[in-house]
Amino acid sequence: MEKVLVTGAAGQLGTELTQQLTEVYGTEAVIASDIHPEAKATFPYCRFVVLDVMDRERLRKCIKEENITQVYHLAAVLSAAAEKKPLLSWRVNMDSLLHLLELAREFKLNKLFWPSSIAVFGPDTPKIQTPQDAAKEPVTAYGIAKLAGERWCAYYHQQYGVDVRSLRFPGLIGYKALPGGGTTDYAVAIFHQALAGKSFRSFLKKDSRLPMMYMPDAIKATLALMQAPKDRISIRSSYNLAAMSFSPEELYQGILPYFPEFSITYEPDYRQAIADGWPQSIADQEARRDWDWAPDYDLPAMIREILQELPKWIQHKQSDL
Ligand code: AKB
Repeated sequence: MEKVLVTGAAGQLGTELTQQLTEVYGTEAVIASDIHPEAKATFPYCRFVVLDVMDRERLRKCIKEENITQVYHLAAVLSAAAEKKPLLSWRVNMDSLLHLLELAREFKLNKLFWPSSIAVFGPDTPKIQTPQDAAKEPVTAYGIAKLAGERWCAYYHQQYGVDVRSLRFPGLIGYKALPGGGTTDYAVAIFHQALAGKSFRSFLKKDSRLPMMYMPDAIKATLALMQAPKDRISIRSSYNLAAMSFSPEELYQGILPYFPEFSITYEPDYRQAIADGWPQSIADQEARRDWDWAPDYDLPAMIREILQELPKWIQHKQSDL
């Protein structure tokens, strides 16, 4: 019987992926974990443990005592926060992955999932339809850690047969948890401002086009990759993955018909330099070929669904308080 541990479960991806994992494996088979004890409230439907992914012995004890067979290692410091604390972000993003690769080897885990990012690509990488094997010279602390992490994943698979699988996520947009510390976070915050009837201040320029994905597609891709037969996985560093690309102006114009009074200002900050080093669109034929990847959402479909569902989610959260 599979026993699944999710680290960083209270983050944007973890909040929605953990729920889906309980639907696949059952509520008894999934343990959500996070460094923040108050995150327990997010997981009334499964077990929750407080877990610091930097604490190797605690991780080891949890994997051993709970007979964990799969780990979804989602705990991370994202790009913007990492630029503020580059060395801490390296330790969190890098040491935690090495801990789990070593524990996957020691306990012969069935599978390990680790999210990489478009941040592995740098300013010199071709920006349009960036291919899987394009040059990768990241200039951010986050990008450097993600690139190194990809190499370590490929190494542990090559050397020790660890079944580690990874996706290079574009900016992820969900409404069930607030993002934290990312450069693409504006694309979530803008919906909250529109619904609150407030103007939005974009920290990226109006034409900063970036690869993006709606959370249900990110969950779909993660489950499809992790459930694919081993012999279908040809990429053991991390798979390019795409759904849509847009700029702050395009997103704003997509929301405007729903809120004709909604206004936006553009005040780029340090995150603009991060975004300028990233691709505008991603080529993902390897994921489509190997495990039949195909996204379900484009920009209008995502906007429609978020504006329909986010008010209910906010109300639900307020009634919880
Ligand atoms: C970030 O903005 O840091 C993340 C990412 C694209 O990896 N959302």
